[in-house]
Amino acid sequence: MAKLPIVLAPDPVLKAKAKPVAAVDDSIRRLMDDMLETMYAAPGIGLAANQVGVLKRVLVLDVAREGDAPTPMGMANPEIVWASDELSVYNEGCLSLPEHYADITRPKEVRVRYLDRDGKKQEIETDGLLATCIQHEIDHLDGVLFVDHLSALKRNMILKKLVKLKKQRAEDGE
Ligand code: GNR
Ligand code: NI
Repeated sequence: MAKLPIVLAPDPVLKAKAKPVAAVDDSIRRLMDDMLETMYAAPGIGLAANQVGVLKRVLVLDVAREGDAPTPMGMANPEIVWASDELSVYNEGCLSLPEHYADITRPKEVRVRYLDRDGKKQEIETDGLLATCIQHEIDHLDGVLFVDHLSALKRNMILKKLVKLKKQRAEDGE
């Protein structure tokens, strides 16, 4: 496995729509494994392929609490086939928007269809943090960031700070 660099906003790859995978083959499994290693090291509870610069509809998740046994999940071509009318608010963060958090409203429960690490069709219905995280990751695959759910004022404030952070990191790296 390999840890991959995480792309920070603003970046065109985070605004792009990822393409479906034709099949879950060894290269997609390797991508899922590398993304899991990257996510655990960050640490984070989810990661979408756009965030490591790959425009394929692949995401990984693990919402297990610290101290509990890990529950790594890999999904290819995930699709929300049903969402509840009931909404929930969660204070979201994103590895591509470090040190910024905001309350985001989304459907409380979702039913998701996807291909698992073995290429097997799966469908799960879930709520709570897992439902929030799956929606956050599928947004990434569609080129959408959590700040896109905020007002332009709040979004631009966060993005301006990130431009500064990226400049700083580029200078530090020189
Ligand atoms: O690690 C993460 N935490 C998180 C918290 C609330 C809602 C969504 C997330 S996902 C985020 C990792 C990430 O950026 N995934 O794309
Ligand atoms: Ni994110």
